[in-house]
Amino acid sequence: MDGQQKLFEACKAVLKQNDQGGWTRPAPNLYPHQWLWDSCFIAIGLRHYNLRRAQKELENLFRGQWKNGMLPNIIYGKDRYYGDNIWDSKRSADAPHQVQTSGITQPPLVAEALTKVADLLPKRERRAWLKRYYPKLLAYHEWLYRERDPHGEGLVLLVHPWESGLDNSPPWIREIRQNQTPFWIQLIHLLKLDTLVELIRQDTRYVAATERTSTVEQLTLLSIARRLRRKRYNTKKILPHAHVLIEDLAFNSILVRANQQLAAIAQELNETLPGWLWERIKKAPHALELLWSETEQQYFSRSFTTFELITEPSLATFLPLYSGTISKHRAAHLVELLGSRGYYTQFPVASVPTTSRYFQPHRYWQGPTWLNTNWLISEGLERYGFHQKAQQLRQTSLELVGRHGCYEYFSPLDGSPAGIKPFSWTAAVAIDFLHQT
Ligand code: 9WN
Repeated sequence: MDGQQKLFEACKAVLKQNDQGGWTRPAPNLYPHQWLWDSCFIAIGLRHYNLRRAQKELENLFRGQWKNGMLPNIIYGKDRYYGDNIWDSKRSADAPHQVQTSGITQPPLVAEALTKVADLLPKRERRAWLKRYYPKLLAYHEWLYRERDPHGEGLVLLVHPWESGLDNSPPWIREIRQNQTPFWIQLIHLLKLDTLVELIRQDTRYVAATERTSTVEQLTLLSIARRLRRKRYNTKKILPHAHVLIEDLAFNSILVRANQQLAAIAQELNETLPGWLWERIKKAPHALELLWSETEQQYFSRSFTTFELITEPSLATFLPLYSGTISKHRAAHLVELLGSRGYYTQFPVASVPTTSRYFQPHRYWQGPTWLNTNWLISEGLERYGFHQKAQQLRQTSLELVGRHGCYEYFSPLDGSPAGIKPFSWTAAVAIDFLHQT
């Protein structure tokens, strides 16, 4: 067996180990449930060797869809998980009855996963597949723009850092530190009781505390979730009382691409998108440009409350490449920035540039290299014709997995592994990369 084949088999074994019978947990212990964008990456990997199972993964994802169209970021399985009881989704009349879910969403990658699976199906099955999921996908995009774009400008807002999928990335940390940390949590920090509280944290039983979100931030995330629960996840009730609302750059870049995929599916099926939604979809690429800073020459997330850009750099700045709607000139500029040493470390792409005050090589979304974001960037690079650069990124990513196995993330400085293992999307993305080399 050659090296590539060996790696493929090892990655397949990870997905098998994490298979819960039709859906895949991200990892044992730490993440025992089904997560939204994880399952999308997982289906993208699975389709290469088990198309039926990839279809099942997505089918199971829609078990969690709410009556109002929302796709939740977590569908609970039977195992225990830290913070399990925070959501109590039944408090909303929109939540499904058959399963327990969270009350928030995650990056809208599901159009991408449905499309990539459809591309491998025979003609007839493809049509049936798209027909089956089009109404559900449409309901999700309608929910996003109806509930989360109250000004009708083509940018959706997020109400919790977990919705971004990049939980503790600098724009979110800065905003929650400035506006959201409740007094009792500040007190814990002031009295240096963090280490004591850490003892009751369950995630740190499996991964070193230095590789996870800090205790103060973790408590804040739980307290925001509780506030959302009190409002029964009703956006209209949440908005007037929320302290941190962000038009997240990564999320909106992914949504712009997802909108194109939704529109392509509609066209293939001879369906017409609702007029109001089509208007938003047309606005979205222009709205993304509102997130560009002329002074800093990069994209940022924006506060929904103040309309100000949150000028803390992170890898999200490259995701407009993935949206595919920015100008060639802008794309070339981003590629130049990507090549800078802050991001293009020995094992790129650093989730936060090494020059940032937030940078920590092993701490979650504050520096490490992740395979899923490398996937999004490499797709974007391909779209703009930077094939060699995309190939290089896939190679360095595969090198990390080949050397250390399917860890959750890796130090961008020396490639040392961090987080939980075996982690499903690392395996799935590696499989997709292997099929592109
Ligand atoms: C909360 C499952 C998820 C990923 C997210 C990642 C992390 C959860 C956590 O794990 O989030 O949703 O416990 O911190 O940030 O992107 O989907 O792998």
